[in-house]
Amino acid sequence: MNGRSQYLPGQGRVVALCGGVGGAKLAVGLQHVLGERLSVVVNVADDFEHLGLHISPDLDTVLYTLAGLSDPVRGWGRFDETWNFMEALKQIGGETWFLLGDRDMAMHIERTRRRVSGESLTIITSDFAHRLGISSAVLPVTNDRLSTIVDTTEGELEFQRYFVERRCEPLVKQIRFSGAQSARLSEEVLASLDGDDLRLIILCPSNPYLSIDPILAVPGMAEKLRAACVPVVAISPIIGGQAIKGPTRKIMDELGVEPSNAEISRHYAGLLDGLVIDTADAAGAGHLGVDVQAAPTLMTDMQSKITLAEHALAFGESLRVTPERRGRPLRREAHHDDT
Ligand code: FO1
Repeated sequence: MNGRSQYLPGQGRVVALCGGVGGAKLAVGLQHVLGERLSVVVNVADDFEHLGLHISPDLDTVLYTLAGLSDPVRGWGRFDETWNFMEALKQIGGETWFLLGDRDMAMHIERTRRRVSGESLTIITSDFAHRLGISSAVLPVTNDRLSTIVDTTEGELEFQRYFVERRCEPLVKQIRFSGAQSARLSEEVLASLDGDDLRLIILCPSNPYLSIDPILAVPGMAEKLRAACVPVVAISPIIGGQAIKGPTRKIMDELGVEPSNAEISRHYAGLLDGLVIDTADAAGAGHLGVDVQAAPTLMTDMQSKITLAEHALAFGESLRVTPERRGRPLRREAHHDDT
């Protein structure tokens, strides 16, 4: 779609908390409507060092998606990719379990070079976003080290080892966020949440356990949401009683929680004023403890991303901040540590 959306929300900024593929789809719809009035706060706990490079998978997925460069089938990486580097690496016996495309490599090499020379992830990401023609602000939640560690029946695994190398096969017992206690929200993230012009906070339909929880685990973030003077709205990743993206359903089963909107609402309890659920789940939703809006949440093309963004924004505009939100019991805190 060309040009701006027909939907004209009031002025002010919107902050969206986002993981990788699923969240980035909504972010692109939000960017279409809001342009530079959108700040996307991105999970960095999937980041890892690989082949000597600093890889930031969720940041890159968001950057490529917002720039219109992402691969529509994989959801990650670039659409115009070639794989000569991987083939050459395989030939000489290098590690090939994590695929790095030839064009994608530029991102990792340049990010690593700039980090080694002392620049923050925030500055580097902002510069990449600008150069890729992205109008919204793309903000790593923290410049500090934060790593998702998946405790499985086969022992503890770094996130990408669990997700990509082991294809999410080991059973999940617990998820923890190493470094969370000492990580600090970046100044830019704090400014985006403290600004007088902030109008709405959105939790994208990313995996709550793997993508949103690490953002919330950074000290101060959950408190910011609880104390926010603007509505906080989540888009549920559940569609038709299933978690649509990736391993969410499997992880929910293994953690002993049911894949339902009631569970999503409970998981985010104390943080939300509203929850957008899929129209397919509207009938049986029952009372979810927050205001609920049903909308088509399956994002298959640009129009469906824009439509969901418009629904979420209009819903957010219609909500009042509920004082009860702060009075509710705190959500079950994710286990995090400083190891
Ligand atoms: N996901 C895969 O399933 N296999 C890969 O080989 C892979 C490589 C990869 C390289 C760069 C990048 O930015 C993302 C990549 N991803 C890959 C996606 C990534 O592992 C996940 O999408 C996220 O970490 C989960 O949000």
